[in-house]
Amino acid sequence: TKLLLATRNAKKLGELRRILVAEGIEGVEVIGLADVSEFPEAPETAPDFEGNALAKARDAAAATGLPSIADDSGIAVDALNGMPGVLSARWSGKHGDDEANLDLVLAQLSDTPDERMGAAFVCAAALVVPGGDETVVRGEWRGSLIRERRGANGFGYDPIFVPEGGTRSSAELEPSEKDASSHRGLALRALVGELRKLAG
Ligand code: ITT
Repeated sequence: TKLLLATRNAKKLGELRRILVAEGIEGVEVIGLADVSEFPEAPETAPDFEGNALAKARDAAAATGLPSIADDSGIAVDALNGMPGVLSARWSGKHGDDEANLDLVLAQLSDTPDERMGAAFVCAAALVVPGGDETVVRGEWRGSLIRERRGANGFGYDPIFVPEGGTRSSAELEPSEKDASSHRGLALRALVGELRKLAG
């Protein structure tokens, strides 16, 4: 059986693959969008992570006939009323410009005291099996933001996010450490039961 990871974000794809490999899903060949023909994708317009993840996974499954997983994720900042949230990838206006997105969030927090810098990474992961079930799960990872970037691992907002209970930014964690507690690790591990059925 093939399983399609439906994302255009190479770093996200790498993490999804890594988490699934660590779970040892047998009998499933994990492929990415680069391995299938192109298909039209609807814009991400849902107000919540779950809605966007489900829409992305449905598009991919309908176009390819393959069981497909999509991940919609982002960072919800307490002092910004949960923003950038579903807009995390394009907060500055330019999709995928991590540098500009981080700069804008930090500028918006310039008057926020250090003790009110709480935030959570959120990941909704949807699994759509053509002619079968749809499953949507959610993982959250709480922490707080710092004003200067630290670390070179990960992607996106990792350099300014310090997970609860730690002192290193999530860009300073080893990949396996990030996966063990991240929003994405939590969400994907919640799909493992469904994935084993696919291989079944
Ligand atoms: P696809 O929709 O093709 O999967 P995308 O990058 O547009 O790719 P999202 O809309 O889900 O995906 O945006 C996710 C953004 O949230 C991502 O660009 C990062 O800025 C941020 N983000 C998500 N997970 C993250 C993580 O583990 N570490 C740091 N930033 C993360």
